Amino acid sequence: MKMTKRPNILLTGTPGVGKTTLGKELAQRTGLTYVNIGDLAREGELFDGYDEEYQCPILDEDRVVDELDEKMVDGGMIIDYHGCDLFPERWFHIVFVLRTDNTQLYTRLESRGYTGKKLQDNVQCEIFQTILEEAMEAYREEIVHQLPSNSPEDLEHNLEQIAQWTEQWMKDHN
Ligand code: DAT
Repeated sequence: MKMTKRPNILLTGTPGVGKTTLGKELAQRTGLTYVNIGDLAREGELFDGYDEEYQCPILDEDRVVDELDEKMVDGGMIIDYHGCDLFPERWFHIVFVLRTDNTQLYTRLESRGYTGKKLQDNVQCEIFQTILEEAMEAYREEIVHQLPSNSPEDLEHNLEQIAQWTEQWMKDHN
């Protein structure tokens, strides 16, 4: 039996830029499977130690990769994480780095309950384009795309674009 080939999509960017919102809706629209790496790690307790400075558990990257590899080889996955250089390059057919204006990101993270250093560091991460640079180093530049994520209109446009890209990819590969 031959399976329909489906692409793997990485949604990355600073916390608060809208990866989860986009990823879940995209999964509904395309039928691809959405995976939030934070949730996956919590469910499987895929942690290795605790970061005292940021007061959060440290991801066990090797176990996360092992846990997902089989599914990624099959294809049709949407992965959501605020980092991107822990995954094997071969996993992804396209990488989207979501971007949000600093003031708006600040407001979003504040209403998420972030304060002090955690809030400052995350907004700075966006200002310095840290995740974009990480993505450019970890993946071929041709597959890395920035997406503005400031408004409901941006969200709709991004959904539209990625759904279209997915459809075309499947036509080309099946
Ligand atoms: P992430 O998964 O990147 O941490 P999220 O999807 O949880 O981000 O979104 C953070 C907050 O921002 C949440 O309250 C929803 C809102 N949001 C997401 N995308 C948006 C957009 N395009 N326009 C306005 N608000 C958005």
